[in-house]
Amino acid sequence: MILMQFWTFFSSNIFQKPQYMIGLIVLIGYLLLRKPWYDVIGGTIKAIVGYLILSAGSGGMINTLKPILYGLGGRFNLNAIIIDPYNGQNAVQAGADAGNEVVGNFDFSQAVLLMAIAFIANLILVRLNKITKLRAVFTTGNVQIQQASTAFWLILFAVPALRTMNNVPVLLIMAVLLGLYWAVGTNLLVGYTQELTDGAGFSIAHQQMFGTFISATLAGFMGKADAEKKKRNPNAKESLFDKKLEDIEFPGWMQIFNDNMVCTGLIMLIFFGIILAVVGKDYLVTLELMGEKDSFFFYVLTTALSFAAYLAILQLGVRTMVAELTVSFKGISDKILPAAVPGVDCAVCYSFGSGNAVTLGFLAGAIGEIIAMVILVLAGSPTIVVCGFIPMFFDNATIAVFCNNRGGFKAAILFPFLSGLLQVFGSAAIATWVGLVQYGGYLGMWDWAVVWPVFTVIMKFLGFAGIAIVAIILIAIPQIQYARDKEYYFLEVEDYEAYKEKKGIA
Ligand code: ASC
Repeated sequence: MILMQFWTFFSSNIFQKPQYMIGLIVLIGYLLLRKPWYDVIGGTIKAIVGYLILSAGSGGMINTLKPILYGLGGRFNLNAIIIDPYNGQNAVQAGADAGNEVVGNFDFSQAVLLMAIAFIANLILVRLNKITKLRAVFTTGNVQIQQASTAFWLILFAVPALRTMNNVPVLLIMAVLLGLYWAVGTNLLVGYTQELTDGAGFSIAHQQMFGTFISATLAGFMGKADAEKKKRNPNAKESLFDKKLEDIEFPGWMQIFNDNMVCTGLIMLIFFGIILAVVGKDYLVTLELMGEKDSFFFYVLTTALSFAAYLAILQLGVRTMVAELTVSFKGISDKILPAAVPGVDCAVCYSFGSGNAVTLGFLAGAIGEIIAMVILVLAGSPTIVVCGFIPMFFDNATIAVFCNNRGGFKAAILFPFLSGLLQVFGSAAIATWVGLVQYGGYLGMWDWAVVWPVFTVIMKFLGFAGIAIVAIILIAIPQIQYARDKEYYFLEVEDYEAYKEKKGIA
């Protein structure tokens, strides 16, 4: 009983709140490093405050821009589902409340329980990394709970036999799949994140880990091809699109784009200018987003420039938090989880590499999404998808940051653009198939629009064998990564400077 109360308290106040989860990790890390008490407290507070600043930035963006994108669907009277992780979670709950046969008597506490068991699975998998080759722990609680809810639905949809089974084995089976997905996904991005951050000692734990890995790997081929072209013909002028964004020197007046804040502000002014003009002042007034007497121009200006402001806030939060996390996690990886790094929110990478990649990725992804939405409408699709702000921004900006780092400007716009198409088409297909459409939303982020639908197909057609196959695929991925670089695979997280030296990386 007391245990239950403690669990409820811990889970709702810490486990699902990444600021406190990160705070707890930093606290344990510093204690294990035997830092003086004032450093422990100072570092923990800084990490929590850093995370809260980050959330103020991302929350500010989400709250300002979400209603505008919703308005786009309403303006055209589209009977659409909105893809957004919070909507996806609500849709599962709504389905359960409506007594949908897929989830039967699901309630939210089961998703929390699933999240907890899957998290423990993730920890065990990493603790056993001599065997599993997994080097990262997923700590982003706000997305874990969304994913647990959606996984619940997808797995029960795919394997109806589970619906009549006892709760415990069902939760365990689901937890193994989800825990593997978390561990394997974050582990996939360890190398690219170390490369991007020059060994900051974290990885990305979010909703587009496979998407980012696949895109950044393909971008790497493009980068390599460019480098070879240059080697063959050193005097040829390098195309603007082959360069990394941070290496582009703009001529004359365009130098203003070198400043990330200015670049973001200007691009968003055009982007939101167009979107808001399409939605139209009258509709914005009906939505109570602006008053009858307000100036439309200044409304657009404020929206666009707020975006730039929130991005700057977010980046400040990241820097504050990462500094503490990187140092303190040494304590954990020395004592409890050898050769491991924490997986953190995707927004953390926005302070590394090129700031302009964030903005351009968002833009390219949005164009992909809008094209895909229009295609659905024109093709008379029974399910129309409106892309919410979170998939539009956080997936595409993340993909862009990594792709820019490996393949330059053109990769930083190509892959987010493709991501936009995949998010909309993939979500439309899976949400229709599994019956979440009738509850108005789907998670919609890259991995949940592409990777989990593939898992769902495998499980639907092969039943329990399908579950085993998905697990085996996931288990095999880190083994392949390890086999490709046996000697330095763990050094990459243990000592990045030594790793670079061995690998001859500048
Ligand atoms: C998500 C989600 C959020 C944001 C945030 C980005 O998927 O649920 O609140 O992205 O994690 O920083």
